[in-house]
Amino acid sequence: MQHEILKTRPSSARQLDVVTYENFQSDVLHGLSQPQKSLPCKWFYDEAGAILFEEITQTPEYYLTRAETHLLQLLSPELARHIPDLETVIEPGSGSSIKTRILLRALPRLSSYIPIDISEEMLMDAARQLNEEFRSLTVTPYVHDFASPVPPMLRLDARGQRMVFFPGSTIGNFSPKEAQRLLRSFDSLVHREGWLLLGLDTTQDKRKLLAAYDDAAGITAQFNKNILVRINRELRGNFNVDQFQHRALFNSAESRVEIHLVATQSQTVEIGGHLFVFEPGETIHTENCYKYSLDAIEQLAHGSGWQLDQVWGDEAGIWFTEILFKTIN
Ligand code: AVI
Repeated sequence: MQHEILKTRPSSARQLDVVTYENFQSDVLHGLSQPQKSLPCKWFYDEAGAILFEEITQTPEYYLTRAETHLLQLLSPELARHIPDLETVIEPGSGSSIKTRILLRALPRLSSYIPIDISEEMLMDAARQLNEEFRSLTVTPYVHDFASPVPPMLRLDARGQRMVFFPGSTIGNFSPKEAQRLLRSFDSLVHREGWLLLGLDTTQDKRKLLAAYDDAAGITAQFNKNILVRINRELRGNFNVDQFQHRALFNSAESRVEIHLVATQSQTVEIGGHLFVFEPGETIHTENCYKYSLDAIEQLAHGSGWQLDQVWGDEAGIWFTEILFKTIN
């Protein structure tokens, strides 16, 4: 049954869970009721948010995407030699699968690619394009919020070598506890024996980090504020978005960049009949971007069933790191 699915060319994505209005509403009402108001960063990515994120990756300050692309180009021939029998690449949060193409080109023996994303439209567009570009590859897209439990459907039949690809330092948007849970769920995607290629921003230079998350053109600020625009539109909120400012700060005790929205004036916001009062200077904490050291991520992954196999850094070794893990047997 599973095998048949993998052989099918995608005419539509497999819908594993539907992100509903209720999920969004309950996350927003819960987050804004906390003493430190917060919103989960996964809600950044409506259509406008996804476009703004792509624009962030083009800003001169946001080095992550360029550094990782360069690194993947360097390491992928070596990866192909290192895992010659690799059959399947699984990518949670695949988006437009741009970086994946570098791997797909370098791994000619690969027969299957499984992109998983919450946004059906983006997922299907990417799957269609990949089918055109890589004729011998079976692309099986799944609509699924990869941070929620892995459905049985995705606990795939364990024949052939599989690798989970999780680039972009996205692991940094989860708390260490959540990251550990996520890495454990990736282990169940590859079954008994498999690989995980994890892209990690290992920069510790505070100035570079703050510039990357607060670019001069204000794209990150727009990206951050877009979550309020989305609440206004989708949950009948009435945020005065112009009375919030973007702030990025480095929390060195937690080794993370924090993104906030700061109220510049007092404001009472109504969201679907619920009232939230903001004092001037009060913030909504919208995102964390943890910057793990290699040791810290190795420890975290080890507790989730993965052992370190290879590490690739860029020339300076501080900007970005690509880490290959293997399942612990
Ligand atoms: C998607 N994620 C890895 C980005 C990051 O760098 O943490 C999201 C982002 N937030 C602001 N700029 C980029």
